[in-house]
Amino acid sequence: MKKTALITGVTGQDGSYLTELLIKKGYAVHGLVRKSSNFNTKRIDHIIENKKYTDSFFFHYGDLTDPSSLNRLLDKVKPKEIYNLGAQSHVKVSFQIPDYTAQVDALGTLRMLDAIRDTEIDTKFYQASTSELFGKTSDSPQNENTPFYPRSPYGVAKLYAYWIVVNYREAYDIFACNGILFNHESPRRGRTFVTRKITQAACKISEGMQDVLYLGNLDAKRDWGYAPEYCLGMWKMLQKSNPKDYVLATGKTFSVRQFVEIAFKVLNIKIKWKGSNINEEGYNSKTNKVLVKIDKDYYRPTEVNILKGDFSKAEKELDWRPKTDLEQLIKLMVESDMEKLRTEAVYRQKK
Ligand code: NAP
Ligand code: F7E
Repeated sequence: MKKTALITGVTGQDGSYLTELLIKKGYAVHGLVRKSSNFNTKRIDHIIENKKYTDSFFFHYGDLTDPSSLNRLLDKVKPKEIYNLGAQSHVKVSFQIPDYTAQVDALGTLRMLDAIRDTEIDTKFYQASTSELFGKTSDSPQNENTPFYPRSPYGVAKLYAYWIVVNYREAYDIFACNGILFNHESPRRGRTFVTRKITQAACKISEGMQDVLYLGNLDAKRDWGYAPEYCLGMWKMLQKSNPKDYVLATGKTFSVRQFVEIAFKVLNIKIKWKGSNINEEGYNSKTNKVLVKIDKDYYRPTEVNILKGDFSKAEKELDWRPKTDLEQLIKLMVESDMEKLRTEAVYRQKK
C-alpha cells in the first residue's frame, strides 16, 4: 500500500514541487484546494491531467478557515504525513488584509493541529515556518536559536503558528516540525514576489514588450534558494524519528538591486544606476534608456532589511544542503520566463 500524504497549499509554488517529489517517492498525495471563482490548479494540472497519476494524486476542496472541512478530510484520508503549506503568503498584502492573514496563517495552523487531536490519527506534521520570524534581528546569520522579531502581520501570524506547533508537540506529543525556510524561488514563483516580477519584466523589456520595471526597496537583502531543494528538506524533516525545527537557507545574502543586475545580465543588458532613494533609476549602459524606476507604493510600512540563514543543523542532522546558487537560479528563472513569452507569442500568431 502507498504511504499517504496530505498537502495544504498544494496549488502553490512549494505544493506543486512537493507533490512531484512525493509521487516520485511512491506516495499517494492528497491535496487541499480552496475554492476560487476561476481555475487555480495551473501549477499541478500536469499531474491532475496525467492518467499515470490517477492512483497517486487526489484533490479535495477545503479551506484553512473552515475547521469542519479539515476535520472531515483528516478523518477520511488519515494521512501519515501532513505538510501545512497553505497560507496568505504575501508579506506586503498582509498589511492590507491582516485579519484574513491571521485567520489562515495563524489560526489555520491551530485548526490543522486540532484536527489531528480530534481525529486521533497517527501522523507527522510539517509547518511552513519562515525567516520572516527573524525580522528586525541584528544577529547574523540566523539559526534555530536566533530570537524572533517579526515585522509584518504575515510574520506575526507565522510566529503564532510556530509557537502553537511547539506547544502541541510538547502538550500532546504530536510529531510536529517547523521548517524555518528562507526565501526560495523558481519559475513557478508567484508573479508578485520580487524575484519573479524582476525576471518576467527583464524578459519583456528585452523583447520590447514592456518599457520600465517599477520596484520598491532595492536595498533589502535576502537569502534566496531554489524551491525544489527546499521541498526535499521538508520531507527529510518528517523522516526523522524525533520532531525538531530546522532552518533551510543558502547562507548567502544579496540585495534586490543585485538581483536586478544579474537578471538583466543573463539577457546581455548591463544595468547602471543613478540617483538615490525614490529617485534612483537603473538604465541600460549601452543605450542610456531607463529600465528600472522606484514606485514608493511597493515600500512596506515596516521592512525586513537583511536576512542570511545558517543551515548547519539541517546539514548535520538531515544531510541537507542547497545546490543551486543565485546566478544559476536567476538564469533558470529568466530562461523559463523567456520560453513562456515565446510560446505565448507563437500561440497569439496562430489565433
Ligand atoms: P504560495 O505559492 O503563495 O502558495 C500558497 C498556497 O496556499 C496556495 O496553494 C494557496 O491557494 C493556498 N491558500 C491560500 N489561502 C488558503 C486558505 N484559506 N485555505 C487553504 N489554502 C490556502 O506559497 P509558497 O511560496 O508555495 O509557500 C508555501 C508555504 O511556505 C506558505 O505557507 C508560505 O507562507 C511559506 N513560506 C514560503 C517561503 C518562500 O520563500 N516561498 C519561505 C518561507 C515560508 P491558491 O492557489 O488558491 O491561492
Ligand atoms: O520581497 C523587496 C521587498 O515579496 C522581497 C514570501 O515567500 O519570503 C517571501 O517574503 C524583498 C522585500 O518576498 C519589490 O520590500 C522591492 O524586502 O519577494 P518578496 P518576502 O517579503 O521576502 C518569505 C521568506 C516568506 O515567508 C513569504 O511568504 O523585495 N521589494 N521591490 C519588493 N517586493 C515585492 N514583492 N515587489 C516589489 O516590487
